[in-house]
Amino acid sequence: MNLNKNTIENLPAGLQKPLYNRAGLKPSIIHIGVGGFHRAHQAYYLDALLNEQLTDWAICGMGLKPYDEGMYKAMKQQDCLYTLLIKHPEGQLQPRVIGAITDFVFVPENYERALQQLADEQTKIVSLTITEGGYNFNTAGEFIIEDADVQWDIKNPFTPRTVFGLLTTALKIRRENNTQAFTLLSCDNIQHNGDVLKKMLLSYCGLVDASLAAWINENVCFPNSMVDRITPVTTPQDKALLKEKFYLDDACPVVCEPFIQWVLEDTFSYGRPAWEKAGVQFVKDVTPYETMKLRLLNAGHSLLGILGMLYGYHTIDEAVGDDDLQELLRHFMDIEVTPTLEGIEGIDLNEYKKTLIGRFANPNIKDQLSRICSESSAKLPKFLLPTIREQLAGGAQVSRSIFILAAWCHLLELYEQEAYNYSFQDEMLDVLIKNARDSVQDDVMKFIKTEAVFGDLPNDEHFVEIYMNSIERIRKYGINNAVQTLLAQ
Ligand code: CS2
Repeated sequence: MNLNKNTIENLPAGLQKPLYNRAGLKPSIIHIGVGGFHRAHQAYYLDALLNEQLTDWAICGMGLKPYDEGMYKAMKQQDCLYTLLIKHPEGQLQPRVIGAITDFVFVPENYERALQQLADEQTKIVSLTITEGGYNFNTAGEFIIEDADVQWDIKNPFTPRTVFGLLTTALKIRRENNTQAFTLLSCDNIQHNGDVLKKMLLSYCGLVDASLAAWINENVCFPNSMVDRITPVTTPQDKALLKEKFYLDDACPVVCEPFIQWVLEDTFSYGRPAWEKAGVQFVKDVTPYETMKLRLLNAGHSLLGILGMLYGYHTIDEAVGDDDLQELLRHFMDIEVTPTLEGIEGIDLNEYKKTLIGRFANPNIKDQLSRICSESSAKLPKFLLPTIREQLAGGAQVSRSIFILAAWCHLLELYEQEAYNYSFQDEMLDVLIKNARDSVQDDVMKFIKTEAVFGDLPNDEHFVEIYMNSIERIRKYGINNAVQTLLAQ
């Protein structure tokens, strides 16, 4: 059976379906960057509210980048319905058809419609998952004006390639029409994601229309948020499973873990759904939640991803199942990250870390190390480098954190060499591989001097000493021995 609005009534038993009439909903949220995560997280929360008749808002998906076309087509062909497969560690499978996304616009196909929809009074929130690299800032936290797409947008405001150009034109139309501003809600893994989005949008807008920038500053709210749910890349096996067990042909199902969390600040320009009724937590200041999640979960993922690949593993559960890697992860979290975290009322950090290891160990999620290692050049500056900087400044322990960087260099050195059967994407892959390889032959610091990633870290003598020591040990004795030496410290 195909999945679409006509077949939804007759779905096989065992598949939970939307309990609401999708035709009557208002697409008051536009989400830019509809990937697996958005569909497992924000759309899930809205679906939960809709099932309880607690809202009449729906989501209109929006794809801006050429690579969004595949998702757009798959979703459109099934009237934006898809199955969420929640996989429990003990094997229990909870399949649920989500109906909260009711429309999808692919911007490069119809700029006019995209701008119209964004400018429409009905649009009250524009949320984003555009990845860590999508915010276009350098190591000093400043907007990168020279970016080719940014330059394109400055000259072509009605056929934009970046969210900054798209949102600026949309907000300009809203201001001209006297339409209230929407909220801009970032859902990416970046510390102070709302503040960062605001700074980058205002930087862009300041280049093209200073008075509009002032209007945005006055009228648009940018709540900060912490989002969490592990969502691996969907595999052909996941689609086959739906077919076998439920006779359902779904072109774009999503897999995720049972755990879900969303903590956000309650500052909205034009209303919001009562998300708290679905378990979302509203707080005054999201900073300690973000810091905890980014530095423990996301950096923990990177540790397991990078080292796990060097160990020959393919998934996070395999990597965390390795005794040495799990012990290293614990040392990293307890000795180097925890001292940088503030206490949060109601959260027991030890419990949180224990839960994390349990989540990583879920054998049914099969979260790919290639997913985790992809775009590390954009991730590590947000997940790991803040811990390194703070621990260095306080003269505290930092050798495990720096070891991850040395292991990353080693991983890039060996990339695509026969004995190593891994690959991942990274916008900076070519430069990183070159610098990693040059650092074997020539200047050992060459990799770590990749300024766009590490900024001024190589100016810190203590950092350099630990880094050199780590990379030398890895190259000389191999990754397993180097890890063991580190564990014995
Ligand atoms: C991962 C995240 O991208 C990554 O490297 O750490 O996607 C992680 O799975 C999510 O943030 C979990 O909420």
